[in-house]
Amino acid sequence: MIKAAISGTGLYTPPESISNEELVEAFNQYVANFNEQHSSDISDGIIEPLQASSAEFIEKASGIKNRRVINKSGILDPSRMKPFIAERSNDEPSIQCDMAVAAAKEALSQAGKQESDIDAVIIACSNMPRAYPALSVEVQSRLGIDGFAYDMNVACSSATFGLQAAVNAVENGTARAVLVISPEICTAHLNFRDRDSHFIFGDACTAIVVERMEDASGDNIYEVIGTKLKTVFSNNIRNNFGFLNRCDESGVDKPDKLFIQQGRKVFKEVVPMVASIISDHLKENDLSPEQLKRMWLHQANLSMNKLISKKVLGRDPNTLEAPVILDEYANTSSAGSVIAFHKYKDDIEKGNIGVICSFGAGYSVGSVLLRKC
Ligand code: CO8
Repeated sequence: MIKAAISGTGLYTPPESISNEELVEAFNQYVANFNEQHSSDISDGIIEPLQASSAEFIEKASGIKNRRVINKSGILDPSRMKPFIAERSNDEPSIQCDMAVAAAKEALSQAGKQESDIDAVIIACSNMPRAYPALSVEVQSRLGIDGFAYDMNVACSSATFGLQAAVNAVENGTARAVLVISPEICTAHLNFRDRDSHFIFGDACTAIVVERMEDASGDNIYEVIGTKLKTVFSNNIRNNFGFLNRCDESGVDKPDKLFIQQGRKVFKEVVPMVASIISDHLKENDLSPEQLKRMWLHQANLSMNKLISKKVLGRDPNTLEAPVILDEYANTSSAGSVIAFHKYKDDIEKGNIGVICSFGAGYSVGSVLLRKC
């Protein structure tokens, strides 16, 4: 029987970053401008004044201190408040393709593999640049990979769902090796004028090489013990952007065409769901919580991750058991748990067990149990 392993990971980090203080300064300038422009409606009680944001609130409520972004100036311009990302011609690689190729090259080099060793590319992320042709086929072509490619979107859980697809392909023999790539430009679908969520997201891209255990070489090989996925429908994280928008002009550019969430509800409903999926996944593989040495969790909220780890382990985790990258990157959707894995995997001992676990819109949860070889 063929067993699959993760043998390499890569990370593309955008060069620009925005601190909470910088973000809040721009947001509060927008609020001051809005309230001044609408001062008579506000004093007549026709509209409510907008409220200021605060860097202290953001760090306390989420654990986020900073975010890496594709474009800083557009986001911080109070009259624009969205990244400036110029359209590219059809003859140029798309920006997500550039991110994907950079992350993929690092993953290939870590795995000691050439493009010719890969049979499939899965682009697994929350937002694709266009309807077609698939971004994955563009990336496949740019990397010079012979085989097949497809895109999939399960919001923040895209990478773990993509990992299950890659593991299945390797174990059933339809591919020798698969690249799972998550190029996330979350800032392009974030409403930077919304006080409740303007601080949540950042941009990044991760890549993972999944191949047959017998073909994997090097010091950082992780046998995939198993994968477990779960979805339960919820409107608490929603974005109505889509191809039908233009068929009803009344909805175009409304806030629901960007990311919207009921953060408190998400927190309360998702924490128990994630903890029970990881616990069940361990049990199904005859593993105890004591054997779990690392949890590379989705990076949305620090308190959420502490609670999930505590429920799974039966005690408070230490910082190494559930590493945090949220402070530097913010929520990078599907890339988050993989960034944590990429940065905090090399130091665990041979034989140790860890879990990559993502959770987010859908709701969707993905658990990938690994053993360091
Ligand atoms: N500054 C100051 N005060 C604020 C701010 C702010 N920016 N925002 C809210 N407040 C105030 C509120 O008005 C409220 O005041 P009051 O108590 O007087 O009513 C108070 O602070 C508390 O507000 P909340 O209840 O909203 O605050 P929380 O403590 O719940 O924290 C969080 C908000 C951080 C959003 C938290 O709820 C959270 O992290 N929840 C979990 C979210 C989560 O995991 N989401 C996953 C989504 S990611 C995903 O699935 C990917 C989707 C695809 C990505 C697409 C890219 C965009």
